[in-house]
Amino acid sequence: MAFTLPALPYAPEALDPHISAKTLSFHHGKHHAAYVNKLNELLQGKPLATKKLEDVIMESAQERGPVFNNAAQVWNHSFFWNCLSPKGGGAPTGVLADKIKATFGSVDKFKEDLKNAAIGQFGSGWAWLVQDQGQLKITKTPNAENPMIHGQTALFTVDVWEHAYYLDYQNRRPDFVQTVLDKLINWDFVAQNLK
Ligand code: MN3
Repeated sequence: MAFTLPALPYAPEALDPHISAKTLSFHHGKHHAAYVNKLNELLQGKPLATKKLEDVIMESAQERGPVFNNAAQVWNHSFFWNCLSPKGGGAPTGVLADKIKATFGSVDKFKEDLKNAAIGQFGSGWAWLVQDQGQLKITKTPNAENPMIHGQTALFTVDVWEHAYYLDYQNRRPDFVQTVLDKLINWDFVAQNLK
């Protein structure tokens, strides 16, 4: 069965003014859709086409070719949409809040470190909060790469490819990331991802 583009978990205008409907319509409807279509095209008639997306990613990770790039980008974007919410922002609660404070010192320091990772990713890629052997960590990855191929569990991500922010923020990646962390981060989803 072919892979399909999941619907956005909110209306395209729901994140406005922080992320515009125009950005979301291109990012989800064109970029994310293109990764899905390309993946289906690449896997047509191949044994990998019948596997779960995560298995396709893991089995193509070593080669890092077009199958990996498109499969990982499909997964990364589906994950990213869920990391955002029109009711996002604010502060984490419960176990997640305790772990963030224990690891980074404070929620503000977590945001600062995540933002620095996002700014420090040269060119296209992603910044992540992950769980690695039970420990929270901030990482960044180039292009399509993601935490699962490093044996880590993704808790949160922000897309720092230019297509994620250029229409709304032009070259101001730091402002985009700060806005995501202050206004859009879906802490409930992040907490659900804890192992
Ligand atoms: Mn993207």
